[in-house]
Amino acid sequence: MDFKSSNVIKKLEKPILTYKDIPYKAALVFNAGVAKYNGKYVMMFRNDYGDYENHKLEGTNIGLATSDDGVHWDVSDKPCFMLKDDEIDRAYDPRLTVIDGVCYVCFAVDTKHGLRGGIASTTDFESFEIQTLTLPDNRNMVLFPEKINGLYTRLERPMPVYSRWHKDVFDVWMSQSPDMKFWGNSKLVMGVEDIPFSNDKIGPAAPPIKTDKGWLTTFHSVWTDPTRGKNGWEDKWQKQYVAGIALLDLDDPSKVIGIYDKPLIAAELPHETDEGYRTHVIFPGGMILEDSGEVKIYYGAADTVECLATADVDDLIKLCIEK
Ligand code: BMA
Repeated sequence: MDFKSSNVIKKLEKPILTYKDIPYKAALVFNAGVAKYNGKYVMMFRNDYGDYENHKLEGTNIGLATSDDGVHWDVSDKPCFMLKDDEIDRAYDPRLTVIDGVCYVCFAVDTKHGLRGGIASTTDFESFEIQTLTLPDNRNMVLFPEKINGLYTRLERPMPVYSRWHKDVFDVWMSQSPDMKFWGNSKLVMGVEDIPFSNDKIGPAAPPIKTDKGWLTTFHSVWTDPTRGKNGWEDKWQKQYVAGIALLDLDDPSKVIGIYDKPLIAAELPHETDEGYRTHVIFPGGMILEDSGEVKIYYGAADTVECLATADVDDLIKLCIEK
């Protein structure tokens, strides 16, 4: 499909981070989480390391970068987070949310017995305390930046295959917790059928931001076209990922106020459509609302590089509520 970004979106012409910026072994540098913490922008990025030129991947770790302006990044000299043992293959796709001075990292975990969603906490980005791991299969968890009705709240994307025709028909859900460890109150937020530009699965993208009109939240949306062939390094890559935007009720985020009925960000630039591991993948993981009303949206492109787009918060809200 020929998807286009909304005209409220301004993309930086070049990626903000690639493997060339990393002072250790790196190949695909993408799907980062970003937060403001102690006066700096902090980014944790996924690094599928290996040999970029020869298209060989060896493993995954998560790197750390900091910035004064959210655009130019200093990368730390070693990765900051990695999970690997007899049971766990890797952790990836970090999303950051600061609540009461603690930075929480949501991440996906590939294990021998299924795909789990994890949440860890840190205050120094060196030591991380695992707070919870879901049952399989669940991923794309993002936390709201404050408790809602006294409970920590997350969006998430379970993957129910058996009951959904053995296909990727996956939706966005919400759960709540009194202590970040035990989660319940689970409710459906958005179904694939609510998204006209998805014929496959959807999932939460960046952690939501609070506005006076509601929680503004991005999601990723997948369109699968079995006629597509080679789109990147593999023989076949038939999925296109775009970002969408929705507004959720402040008191009960399982209630959708509005969803923009077209993609917010789609692949258009050469590093999004032509170069890299899996082209036509836009995967936001960080969103920051500045005092000026500018929203910075950080997204992985082509599962290869990390990019930045900006938009005005009022324009994003209008997309969700004006038909
Ligand atoms: C999803 C996740 C993401 C990735 C995307 C496109 O299922 O694995 O990490 O960016 O696929 O490959």
